[in-house]
Amino acid sequence: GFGERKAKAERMFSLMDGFLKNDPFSLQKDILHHVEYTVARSRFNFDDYEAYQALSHSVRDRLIERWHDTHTYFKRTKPKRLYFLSLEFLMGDAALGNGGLARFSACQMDSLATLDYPAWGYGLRYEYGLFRQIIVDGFQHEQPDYWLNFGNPWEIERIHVTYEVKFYGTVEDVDRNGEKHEVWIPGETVEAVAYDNPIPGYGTRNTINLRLWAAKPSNHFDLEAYNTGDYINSIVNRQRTESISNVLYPDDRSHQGKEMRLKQQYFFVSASLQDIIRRFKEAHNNFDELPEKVALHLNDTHPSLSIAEIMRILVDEEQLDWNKAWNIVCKIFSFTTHTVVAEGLEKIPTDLLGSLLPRHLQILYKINSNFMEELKKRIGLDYNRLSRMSIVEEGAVKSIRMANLSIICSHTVNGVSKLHSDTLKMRTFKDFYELWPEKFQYTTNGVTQRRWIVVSNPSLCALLSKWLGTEAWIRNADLLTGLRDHVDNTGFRHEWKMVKRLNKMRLAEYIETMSGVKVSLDAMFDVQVKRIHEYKRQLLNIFGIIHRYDCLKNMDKNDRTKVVPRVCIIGGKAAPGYEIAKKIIKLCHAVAEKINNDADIGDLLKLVFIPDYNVSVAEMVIPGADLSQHLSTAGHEASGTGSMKFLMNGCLLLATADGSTVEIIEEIGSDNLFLFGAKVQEVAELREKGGALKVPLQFARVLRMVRDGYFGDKDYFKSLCDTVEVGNDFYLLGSDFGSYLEAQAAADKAFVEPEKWTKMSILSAAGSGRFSSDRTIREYAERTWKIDPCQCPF
Ligand code: AZC
Repeated sequence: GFGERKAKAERMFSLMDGFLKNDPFSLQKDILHHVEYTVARSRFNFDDYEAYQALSHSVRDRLIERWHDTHTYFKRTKPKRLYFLSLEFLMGDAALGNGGLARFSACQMDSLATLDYPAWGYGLRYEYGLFRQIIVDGFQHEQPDYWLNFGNPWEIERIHVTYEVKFYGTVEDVDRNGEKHEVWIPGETVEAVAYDNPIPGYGTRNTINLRLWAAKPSNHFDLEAYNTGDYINSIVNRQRTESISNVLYPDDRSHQGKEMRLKQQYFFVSASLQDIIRRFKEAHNNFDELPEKVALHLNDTHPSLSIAEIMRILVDEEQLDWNKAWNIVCKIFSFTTHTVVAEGLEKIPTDLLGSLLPRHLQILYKINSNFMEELKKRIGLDYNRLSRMSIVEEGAVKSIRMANLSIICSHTVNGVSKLHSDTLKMRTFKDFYELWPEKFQYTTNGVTQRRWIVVSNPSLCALLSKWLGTEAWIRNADLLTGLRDHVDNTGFRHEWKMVKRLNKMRLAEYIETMSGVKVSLDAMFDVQVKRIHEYKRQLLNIFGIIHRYDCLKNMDKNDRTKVVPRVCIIGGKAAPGYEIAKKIIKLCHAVAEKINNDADIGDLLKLVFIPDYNVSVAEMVIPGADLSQHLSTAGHEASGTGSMKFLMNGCLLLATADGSTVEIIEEIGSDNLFLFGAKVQEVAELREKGGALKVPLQFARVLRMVRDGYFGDKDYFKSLCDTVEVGNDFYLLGSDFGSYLEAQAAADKAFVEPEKWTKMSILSAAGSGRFSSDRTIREYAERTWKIDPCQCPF
């Protein structure tokens, strides 16, 4: 009867009344539950690590609920989706990326989730993330980061979401309704397994997905090998296929055309596109609607084989006419480039590509010959220009230019700052800009205030909410401008200073445990942390420190009392094969050794190299910095995002007018930072001067000291010194040195007036709102991807 059915339904509902509760008691209960049933320890006896595991699983359960709800809602409402394709994500504990590009991807995921965009990230689940840097005797050594050793509660293994990825083989002609078609007969099959990493938004239930692929040997057995009795070897071969997703390449800017790297790229592209197309086909029965429903974003050129792969799928598998497929494909891709110099752009030797992916190479040639025909119609027979714009580079090593491919096929080409995009238009991609000016845009980078203030600087977070009278800035960083209203309030400034001091204390303790160096909290904490590169000019910083030391040594004891004490902090990894960068690290240690052991100098100057700079270290270092340095030669840093994190944390910047710094100046005013160095328009001319370039005496003196072995290892440092010798000084350290020292002097002068300094610090943070990745993502969503927020209502 009715009563019975009603009772049954009620029981059903109460069984399904899912949402886990978030009150402390429910959470505690869940943690104990996981201690016993997931970690399998007794709830009366477990250690801290097991407690962490149980806590993670309790949080994970909640994330999974939200993840499901969000995806059910997306599935039902069918919004246009963004797929963010990136080979690198630097999340934190998972260091699946190198530097700026990878951390920026992670910040963007946080903003996509928080702003309720229907987006997914796709990447690779490297078993070895970025190497761990250890320092032995001042030299960098690399150690593997096997981050999965203790399990990873934050991922969900989807053993049923797998795709076959194929390599090698041949292309053969087949007959399709009387027409000849080329199809790929692959030679090797690998399986891609999905690992999902829920990305929760802040202040919303929306939880999006970062799907990472891992390689597994395929279940297709090579019967031949088994029959010929080579059982052991065929097992060993199977295991080799697993190595595809094993290790992240640690070079952040140079590409060596290695087969394994290309395999990784294709493995990633093939699995992601199969997944995306499968999802699309579940809701559509032809491809006409693809551009209205799918946006594919190429994060740098690393995933740009997607273009050839999607053409192959549409033409060879879905049997679409080539032109029809091409028209669709040209409407779905957007591309962001993170580099400045043409030499930094990826090229793949055609020999390599042809053997690994023979059909794709054919497709690329066809795309190129069509493009060349079109181009001839537009620009005539300007062969130099045609060859510059070609996807195929002829020459000693014939290769595919991934950037040209990406530009040709994308509807939008993005630079990462205004200055960067001007460089792209005027230099790097000038030919393309002249052809398609409307394709070129810029979207200035940003960082997420959720990680870079809320998580890493809880005391500042509390202070901001108190004085802004709201926590809304956590989702709307523009509200930070409200700090300007309080800048003249002494009570506020006092609290601001206390927060900085607290963070300096935390950092000082860390420095002492890491390096044994005791530092004074009254000193100015001066930080440069980022990958080590010649263009980022860590060497300029070290030379400045040597100069400071030299001045102190030659100074009257009385004058020393007027000197602002400094703790100089440098950190960053060098690519394992980058000799000069490794020498910079060694020089830093050699100089530190000398200075830190000079009792005569005491607290007036200290130099510390923080080993293994990574996201967790950054969370500690950035809030504790007074001053942060961004020294790239103008025109070389595409954007820079470290500066934005420092800005949010009220650190003053000492910087060149490069990348996004130009826009930072617009927000905070040039009075609130220390600017120095040649402007981007001056750089070319300075370089031309070569040997005739004027270099200050102080620079020559410092260089001499290093050359003469003042810090030891004279022979070892010789080649490093050669890179900045007059006539050879590509990054213009010598010609910028004078203005660098002036900027440093200005910083010292400001620091002795704590009220002035504090005001500058407050105004820095107050102007940082524009550099939230929320703004970045909103611009991309509206202008480039054309996607709308889609908030799950439950
Ligand atoms: C970096 C750029 O050097 C940096 O200026 C920018 O802020 C960042 O990308 C994000 O756009 N580039 C890389 O990290 N590049 C690679 C290949 O790692």
